[in-house]
Amino acid sequence: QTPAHRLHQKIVQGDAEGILPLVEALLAEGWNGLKIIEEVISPALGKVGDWYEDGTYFLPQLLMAAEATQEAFAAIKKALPGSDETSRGTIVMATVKGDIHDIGKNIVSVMMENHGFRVVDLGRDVPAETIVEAAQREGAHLIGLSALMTTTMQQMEQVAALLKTAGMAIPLMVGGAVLTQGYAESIGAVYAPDAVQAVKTAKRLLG
Ligand code: B1M
Repeated sequence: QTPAHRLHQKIVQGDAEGILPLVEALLAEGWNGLKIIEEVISPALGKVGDWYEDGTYFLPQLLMAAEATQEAFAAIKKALPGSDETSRGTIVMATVKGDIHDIGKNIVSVMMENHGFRVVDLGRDVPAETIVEAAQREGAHLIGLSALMTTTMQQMEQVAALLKTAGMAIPLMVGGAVLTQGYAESIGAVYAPDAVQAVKTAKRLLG
């Protein structure tokens, strides 16, 4: 079994032990952090989500998989080159109110920092008002929102509406498993399906 297989298994089984050496082995084989996320971690979490949905897994297993993922992500983050450049602009990032899924948002935040953006990460379960206030205070050039549930995705509309009321013309980028291009367009936001596209979109929007 390759380290990639074993890492996949560990995430699916929610086994946080021994993750670090597997990530290190993959990095030594020439994988970069993003490839590990996109080709191993995300598919493993997708499987966990499917099993949760069909009743094979319950909440504790979902939690354990998330914890194993945090381990892997911490190891990946350590290995990322980092950037001294912070001149590309400021991005205020948040997972919307009612939603505590933050793995994807954290990945996007780290990628943005790596590409020279200053990221103000407000965390998860963040009310629309807090997001708009922070954007104003921080002089944000872009607001990035993540939502993983059909029930919380609607919060993005609230942010868009508040921005409009406040007369703030800051572009809004949205992402997360349940999001679609159509929904993003309907609230006047730009959709990014993954972290790579998120960086590309931010670069395009902030020139
Ligand atoms: Co929950 N969960 N969960 N969960 N969970 C989902 C989302 C679910 C789809 C599982 C399922 O049923 N199949 C389902 C939602 C169903 C729906 O609404 N359609 C669900 C549910 C129901 C729940 C609870 C309600 C369960 C319960 O309590 N009964 C509960 C919700 C609590 C709450 O939020 N109020 C819950 C809890 C949890 C845990 C805490 C156990 C844990 C989260 C831990 C954490 O995040 N700290 C968890 C997990 C791990 C998942 C799954 C398995 C994996 C999510 C994940 O991290 N994916 C998920 C199943 C699935 O998604 N298939 C599921 C990996 C991550 C890298 O992907 O976040 O999509 P993602 O991010 C990607 C892109 O989408 C994009 O880039 C990232 C990297 O490529 N992206 C952006 C994301 N944000 C972006 C922002 C951008 C641009 C791109 O611009 C700003």
